[in-house]
Amino acid sequence: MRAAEPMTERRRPEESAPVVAVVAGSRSDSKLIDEAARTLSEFDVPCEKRIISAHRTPEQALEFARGARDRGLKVIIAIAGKAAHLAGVISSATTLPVIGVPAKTSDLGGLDSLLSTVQMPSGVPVAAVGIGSAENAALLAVAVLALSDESLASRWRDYKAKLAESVQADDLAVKRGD
Ligand code: RP5
Repeated sequence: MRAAEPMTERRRPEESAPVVAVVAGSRSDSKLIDEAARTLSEFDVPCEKRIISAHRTPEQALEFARGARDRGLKVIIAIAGKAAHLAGVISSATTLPVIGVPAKTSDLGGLDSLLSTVQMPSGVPVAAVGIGSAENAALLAVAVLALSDESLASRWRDYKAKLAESVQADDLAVKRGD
């Protein structure tokens, strides 16, 4: 679903410093990276896209997490599949909120990614969305950012109102027998 109509003075995401990082463990997660970035851009939320692996480039994962807040990032979306430890490793080294997206896998359907992402030890939280739900991860990031950005909050409310309207329209259509 498209975000609410743009404000008269649009922020240009590509020209602003990123406030959300969309990080994935592999190029094979590109579809989910693009989905998250597209949703953020519909709300004019500037983001950066990265490939960092908890297992193949562990030093970079920690370095990224440790520097994220000082670089102005506010929310991190971490996408990974299989033994999906990226969100947890990033959360271990930052105080920023981390949203994990478990990627669907060919062998276990993403259940492996889901459990690896969500079953964090106490004290190291990851807010996990559903398997492959990169759009929801971006919307959750919007909801977090909207807590301290009234114009974003207004667009987020508009989005939800339009979502409700579309369900009500479907309800009417079904009742009419369309
Ligand atoms: C994870 O393993 C990635 O996030 C990806 O979802 C999965 C498979 O990665 P590749 O072997 O395709 O690079 O690290």
